[in-house]
Amino acid sequence: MGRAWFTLSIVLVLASATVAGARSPLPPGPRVALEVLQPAVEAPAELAPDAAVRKASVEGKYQTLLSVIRAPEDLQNYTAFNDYGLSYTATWAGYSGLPKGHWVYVYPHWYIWKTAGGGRVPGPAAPDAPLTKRAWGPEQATGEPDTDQAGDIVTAWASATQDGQDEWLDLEYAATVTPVAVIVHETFNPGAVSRVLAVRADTEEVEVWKGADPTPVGRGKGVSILPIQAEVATSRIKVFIDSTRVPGWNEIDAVGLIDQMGKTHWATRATASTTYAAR
Ligand SMILES: [Ca+2]
Ligand SMILES: [Ca+2]
Repeated sequence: MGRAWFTLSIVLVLASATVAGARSPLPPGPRVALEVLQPAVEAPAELAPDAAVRKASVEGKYQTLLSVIRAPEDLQNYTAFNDYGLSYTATWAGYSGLPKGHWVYVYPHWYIWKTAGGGRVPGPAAPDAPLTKRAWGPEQATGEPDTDQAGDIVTAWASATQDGQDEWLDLEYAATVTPVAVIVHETFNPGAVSRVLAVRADTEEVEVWKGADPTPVGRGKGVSILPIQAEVATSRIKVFIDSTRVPGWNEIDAVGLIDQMGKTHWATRATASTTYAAR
């Protein structure tokens, strides 16, 4: 009995030593501890610059943007959005000489604002606010494809009329790439894409593809890959749609640029000749 008790005591002592030993390697400081204990936060998609600034203003709460710094690693400690408030920090994320101001994090940037005090702006959201995408608006052609079914579906861009005129989509991308192909997800009455222009940094427009849409007319939907022979560095393209030739709404869900490494870049901003969302 005595020996059993002694053995148990040893086991308990060893067990508590093990627990203490498991805790002790944690370095001090809450920031480091959080990194150790919390699972990594997955990086969300970056908003278009104008949408990000709008979000960072916290619905008009902050005014006069003083500085924007890039700090993707702060996602882990501040999450994708953080209204941090007033800070006097002059040095952060490798930047120095930062102004005093109100800090807001919208992944992957900090926005530093001069003044605070504005309230929630009354009234409806701006019509092109990407955070509230309009049904069939050109903004529905930004981002990754999100329309799985063929059909007249709100998550794709649709022109104002079915066949009233020929149409175009003007798409902007976060990065400048030299695309080897343009990929067009057509989700209703496909087959109408006829031409693609790329806008170079000097604003010159270059025709990079012209021809018959590889997705045949009559299909429910299709993914058209349009090869580009010319080497053009661009962050903006225009896709032309022969709407008058292909009956019905020729809806487009997403338009990507495939770069030389095979990576697809999705549009971050889009405008169009017309849109059903404006009706
Ligand atoms: Ca049409
Ligand atoms: Ca879409």
